[in-house]
Amino acid sequence: MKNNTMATLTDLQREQWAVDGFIQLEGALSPEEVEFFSAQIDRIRMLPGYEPARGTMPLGHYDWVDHANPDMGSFMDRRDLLPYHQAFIDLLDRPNVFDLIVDIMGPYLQFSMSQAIVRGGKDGFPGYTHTDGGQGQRLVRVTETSAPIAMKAMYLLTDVNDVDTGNFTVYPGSHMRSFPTTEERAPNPHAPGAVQLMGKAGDCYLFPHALWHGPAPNHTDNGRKTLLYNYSQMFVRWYDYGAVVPEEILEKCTPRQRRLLGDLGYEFRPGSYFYVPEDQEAIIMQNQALQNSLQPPHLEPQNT
Ligand SMILES: O=C(O)CCC(=O)C(=O)O
Repeated sequence: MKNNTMATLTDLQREQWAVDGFIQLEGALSPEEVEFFSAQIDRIRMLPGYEPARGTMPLGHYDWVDHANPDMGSFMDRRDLLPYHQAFIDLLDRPNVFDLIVDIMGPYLQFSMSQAIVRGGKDGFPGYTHTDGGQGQRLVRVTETSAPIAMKAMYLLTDVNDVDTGNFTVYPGSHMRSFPTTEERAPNPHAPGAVQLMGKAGDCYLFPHALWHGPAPNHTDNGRKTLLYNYSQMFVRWYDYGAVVPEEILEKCTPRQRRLLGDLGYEFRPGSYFYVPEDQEAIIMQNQALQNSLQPPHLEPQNT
């Protein structure tokens, strides 16, 4: 029996990941799913949740609001999607995308953040370019053969057929280059080296936090919608929750989803997340034979 039945990157995708620093998966979501998630974004917009708090909080921090801008085509940036619908939980390890994430990152990974973004139509936003993970990740770059510390799956829910229509914009290969910090050299979606990607609703872009990327302006009349799911190595802190993921989310999860959300199967102790649980690979790969072969861990507290 084959132990690992998860899909892996093709040779071409592996080369694209290593050299360009991103992969585009066409048709990762079906048209029905695109319609469903697009409607969910419109629904969530009118519900309370976390939105960026520019001007009232430090850079990149979010605040709890009653709802986002009620204009459906306008900007929205909602964090922590899992409480809004079971479908957002199921998307955590959707096989056709998650399998490839595991192939890229290895099995010692966790889920770190969910986000729904609408890039508003004709709202004057010029776009911007950045690396993810804030100031810290910007200091760390990978090599061609390194697994990333953290990466994103970005699901496109709107067709993007032309430049400056809210395109996801990348600097290919920049995951291995140092990010310019001086104002005059700041990269942007129109500078040499920037590539504004096209795509169809349902496509998914995979990219590491270290890649220079960001949105282009959106000169259309419509909002460009996306869902973003972030994954990181387990030794890194996640950033949608404080200490633990709430039990009301965990109880809706499969064992693999629970593990991605930090449930190690035992109480936290120093050392947890540093070396991962013995069944980590079996749980992530959903390998029943491997799970059965594992002895229960010896976790009784020692007498001192
Ligand atoms: O909205 C986009 O196109 C880019 C999103 C982005 O920059 C990010 O996920 O960090």
